[in-house]
Amino acid sequence: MTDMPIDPSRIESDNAKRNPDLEADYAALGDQLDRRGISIDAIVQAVRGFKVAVPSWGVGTGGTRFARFPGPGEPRGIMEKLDDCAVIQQLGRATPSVSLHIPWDRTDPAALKEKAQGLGLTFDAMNSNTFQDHPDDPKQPLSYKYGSLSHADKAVRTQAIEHNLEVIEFGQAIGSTAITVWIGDGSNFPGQVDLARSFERYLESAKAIYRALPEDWRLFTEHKMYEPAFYASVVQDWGTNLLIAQELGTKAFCLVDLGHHAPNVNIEQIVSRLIFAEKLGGFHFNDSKYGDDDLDAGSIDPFRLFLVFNELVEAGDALSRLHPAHMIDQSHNVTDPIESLIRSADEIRRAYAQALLVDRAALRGFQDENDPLMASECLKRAFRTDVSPILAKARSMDGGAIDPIATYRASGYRNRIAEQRPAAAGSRSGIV
Ligand code: LRH
Ligand code: MN
Ligand code: MN
Repeated sequence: MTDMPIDPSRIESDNAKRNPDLEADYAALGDQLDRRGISIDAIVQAVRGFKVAVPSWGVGTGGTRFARFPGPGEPRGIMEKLDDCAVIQQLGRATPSVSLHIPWDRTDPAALKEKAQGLGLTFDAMNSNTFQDHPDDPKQPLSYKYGSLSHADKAVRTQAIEHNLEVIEFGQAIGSTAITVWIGDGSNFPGQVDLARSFERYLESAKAIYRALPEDWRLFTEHKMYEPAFYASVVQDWGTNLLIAQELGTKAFCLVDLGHHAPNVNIEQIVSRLIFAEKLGGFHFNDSKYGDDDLDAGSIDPFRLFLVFNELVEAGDALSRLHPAHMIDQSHNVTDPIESLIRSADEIRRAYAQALLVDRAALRGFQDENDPLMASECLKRAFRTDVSPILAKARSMDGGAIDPIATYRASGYRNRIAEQRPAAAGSRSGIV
């Protein structure tokens, strides 16, 4: 790796200070797990193998519909976004790949690839964007105000299909092997759109994209209950999403964004069903209180995140065949995006490590004996275990920081780039 944004000696010296405490905590947890018949080293190895992609759009400060309050040193384009992604990976060692959004990140693919290689990064799933108008894009002159892939006008549908084909071509040039399609299509009023015909038009368009997929690519469709369409979204839930993946074929899979469901929906059960149907394509991890809040993963309901991972671990071989994509999809309005993404990747790994601690034989026994209390306790015992030493050990073994946020703050990276990158203007809308 070359051109790394954080001086490696800073990570080394910070780790040297923290290592004695880590070793003591690690040994204590190791003893505890040993008594439970679990090898701590095996869990560390599994955690080290677990990676999650960061969203290029997540390193800029987000916003809401009401306002955006830019932070210092915001990346001005995709190359600077990659620098920030490299910081996250250098310190956390859980995020070696980046998921791009076109046209937000459109640039020369060869230059992009070279830049990423220099930073030790690769690219995960590509994202198309037909949920906004793109006045600067000569290839997309028609408006998506009334939809894209399901639009009543064939010319708009064709434009949206062609945009997706361009995204695939771009992705091929940078080594990606998947495209995620999320559309904002739908209606705000009963009667505005014919529910059946709009879905048929969507399917016809999605099939055109699917036909153009390269042999080794996968197509992920992402459902979302509402926003921007408040009455009826065309791809509103996992049922419709599964229907789509089944209609399209073997390279089509469903993507689950954790924030795209009604409050209280049992997302882990959706995950289980999609695994059963062999159609779980991947995740957009985030957390939410009310809707698509895009808050840091595990910041509101870490137990739910754990329960999702419990299903993934439970699925075993069935999951390895599906090898779902792990991506973060967050918007950071009040925190430093780099810190939020480091923390989120860590929380996702935490949920995974905790799920690995579940005593599955005991759980099965409690289930078969109809002992709900002990079955629930069995999960809680794993969830309550503080696996922080495992996460820190995994990071430090891979050259990352034992306390990545402390090391990031001490590095002065944000202040340094704030001097190089002029302050961005605030805006009314939160859209990137
Ligand atoms: C839609 C969504 C989708 C987009 C991203 C910016 O709410 O989750 O994944 O690509 O936000
Ligand atoms: Mn998403
Ligand atoms: Mn979303």
